[in-house]
Amino acid sequence: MKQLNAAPTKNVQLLAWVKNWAAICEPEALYWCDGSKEEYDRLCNEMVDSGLAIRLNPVKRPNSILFRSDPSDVARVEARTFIASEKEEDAGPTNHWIDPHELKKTMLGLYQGCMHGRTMYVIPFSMGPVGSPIAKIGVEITDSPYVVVNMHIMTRVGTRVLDVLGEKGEFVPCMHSVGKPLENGESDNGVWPCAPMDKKYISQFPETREIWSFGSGYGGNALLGKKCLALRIATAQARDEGWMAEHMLILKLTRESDGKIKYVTGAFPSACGKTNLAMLIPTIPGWKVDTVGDDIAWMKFNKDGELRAINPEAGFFGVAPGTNFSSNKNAMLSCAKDTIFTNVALTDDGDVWWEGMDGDKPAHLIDWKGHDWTPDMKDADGKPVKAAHPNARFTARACNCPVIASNWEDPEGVPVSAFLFGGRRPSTLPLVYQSMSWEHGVFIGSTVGSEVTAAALDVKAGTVRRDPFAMLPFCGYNMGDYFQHWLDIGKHEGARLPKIFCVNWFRKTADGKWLWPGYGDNSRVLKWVFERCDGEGKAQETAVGFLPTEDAIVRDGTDVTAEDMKELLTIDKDAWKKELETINEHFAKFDRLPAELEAQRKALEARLNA
Ligand code: O2Y
Ligand code: MN
Repeated sequence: MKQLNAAPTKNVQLLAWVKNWAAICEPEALYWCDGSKEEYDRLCNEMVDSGLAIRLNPVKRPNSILFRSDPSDVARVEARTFIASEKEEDAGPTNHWIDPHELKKTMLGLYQGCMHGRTMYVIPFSMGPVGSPIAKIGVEITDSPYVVVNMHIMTRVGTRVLDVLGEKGEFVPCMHSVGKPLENGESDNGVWPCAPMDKKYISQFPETREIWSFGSGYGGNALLGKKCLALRIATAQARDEGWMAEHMLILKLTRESDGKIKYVTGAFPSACGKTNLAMLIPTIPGWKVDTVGDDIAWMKFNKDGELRAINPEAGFFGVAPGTNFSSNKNAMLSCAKDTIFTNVALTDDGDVWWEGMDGDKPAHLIDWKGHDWTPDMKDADGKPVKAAHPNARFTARACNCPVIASNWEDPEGVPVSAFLFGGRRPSTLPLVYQSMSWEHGVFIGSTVGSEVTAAALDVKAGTVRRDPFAMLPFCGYNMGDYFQHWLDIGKHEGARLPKIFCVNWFRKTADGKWLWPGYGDNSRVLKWVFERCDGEGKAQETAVGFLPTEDAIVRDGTDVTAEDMKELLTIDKDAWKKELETINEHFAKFDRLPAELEAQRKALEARLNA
């Protein structure tokens, strides 16, 4: 094995860990990443030269490249994602559990010689501002230069992290291989390397705080700082250390008239416009939203009982299709340069394109599979052929977001005033309501869900897919214990707890018309949330919680009529009683449901029957 550079650390544990994996994986070379621009540029150029990446037109899309993954490796694979706790019941009913010893035996067999012909990269990274009291250090071993350059954008990489780690510091070891060894001078020839589905493993060991990933080079399966560390492992750390690791955006809301600021975090299941909300441009004059984070929040109480949040990430791994200058201008500008695109289409002038982008469809593209594409093309079912994969992504630097908050990297975090929970709920749930207590708010979080279309899941139309706290695939331990952790956070001595709200941008009329415009107009709801946090904002107490009065949310400048607002704020008691039945079925799935949540369900039932 060629050692391409000297190990830039004296951390004995880290050196031994790297040596051990090098002996197992047998790479051709070993390289310690320093996180420099020179390193980023060199690896990008090497991937362009080898045919794995395409450099985009430097005038249209400066310093940006495009990758096309293997069609079998296009998204997180939940069916191959495992929580390998010692006891099955500690993974709980919502996770895939495997015995950790069996799993390690299987995976060690796969890792044996898996890096033949490849370089093993060692990536020291910080989740959160380097040295922040809320941040954590990870080290990822990978044989994918694609992973290295993505980690450069999504995390803080390099020697400065090792300086903080020191000789005895602790790190989360993150082991990754694409699982495609190269034998006897073989090369990838520009083809995305990965292993077949039944050999892919995305494994978390919550007790030993380890991550082992094999076989996929894509997104959350391979950029191990994101879902694996910052959520699955961090939830277990947070439970044991008394803090919170949440699948939440963080936004900074400023009332310009008096300069008053509040920080709001929000958890939403996928396809609810979380990144759009994080980068929202208010339509009400005098209000401003700046972004702190679009996906993950780590929150810890400070000595004054304030809950302080950091965004552990340094970039956005955003979904490209559907993103445009109307839905999210700030995301479009964030990926205008210095961006890695994956599985979007390539235009004839060397730029990128995806379904839902502004303007007309181009007359010709190269699609995400590398084939010629024209707008008239249809698949076997007669449906238009998509030029970009629906899960195509941009990896963009947070610092390139025009509305990134000036203090987004404050190592002490920002003080959180409100939590939002929401889902796609065409009926029943009002536009917004506030919980009656912390425990009631935890109940709301535990019942988050989105209505699914019948076709999507082969279920009855109108079925709500529950996704508690939007954490279903991301909680690294038993979900019932996680609910209890939320309840325990509410008992933190001297805590100045955030207020909890449920929002629903997706309510429809009986004949299927959207009642709320959404996007920038959601600022009208944020304004009410802001005011409620100050004990202002007109509200009415109802059976489900505190709702705005019909005049509390500003409608000027929208097409929302007084009748629409009335409907948006209607509580249909019969619909809520049906909602309670489905919550009952949902709760029945948990083996460790805290008694307090059942008490909250019963209290809601009693209020509805009163
Ligand atoms: O498919 C992937 O690997 C990406 S998943 C993802 C990416 C950014 C933010 N959130 C998610 C998610 O699945 O929640
Ligand atoms: Mn996410």
